Amino acid sequence: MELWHAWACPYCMRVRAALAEKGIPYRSREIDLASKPPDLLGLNPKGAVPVLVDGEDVVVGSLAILEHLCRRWPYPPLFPARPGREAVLKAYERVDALFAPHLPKIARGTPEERVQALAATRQTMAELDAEISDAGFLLGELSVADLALASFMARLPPDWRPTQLGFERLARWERAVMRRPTVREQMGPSLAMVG
Ligand SMILES: N[C@@H](CCC(=O)N[C@@H](CS)C(=O)NCC(=O)O)C(=O)O
Repeated sequence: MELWHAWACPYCMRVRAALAEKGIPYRSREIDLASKPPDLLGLNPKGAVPVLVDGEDVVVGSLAILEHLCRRWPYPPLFPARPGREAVLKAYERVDALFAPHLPKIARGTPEERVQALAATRQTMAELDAEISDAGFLLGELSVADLALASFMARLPPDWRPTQLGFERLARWERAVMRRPTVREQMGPSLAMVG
């Protein structure tokens, strides 16, 4: 099995973390997004990563890959039976909808766009902080929704992380997720610095 990915891509981070959680061996095909190899374009003409090649199956996109992995390797579950697949999917898609529009602007936007995107992200974190449970993870047990949220947190500037912004419940969630070496190792040095 091969995973085509870029190290700093949040969609790739969550897939790598899922592979590590499940202990699935794979060949890493790390790419530079600025210079995409023709072999990748052969698998996905849009050139986006992550792409998983599992035998005859070519699976494109983080959610499709996570679902594929969880079908083939159910344990440990990342779509836990409680609260159930639909609730996990809903939380995963919500996390994407909340953060995905802002992250590229924080990374590459004009100074004005960056300020707006950071303000929107802060607002989103305040919402999550108010509703997050005491259980540790978003839905009680670790799920792909936690991996998605962690991958976006990993892309925030260090002084914009939940701990630094004083979001106590979200900071506790972040510590619970980052305690897992599987996640910490796949989501880069900035997230690994969380205490
Ligand atoms: N919805 C997709 C998004 C994947 C995505 O946007 N990947 C980015 C890297 S973070 C990419 O490959 N972009 C293509 C490019 O930069 O040309 C997923 O969940 O996998």
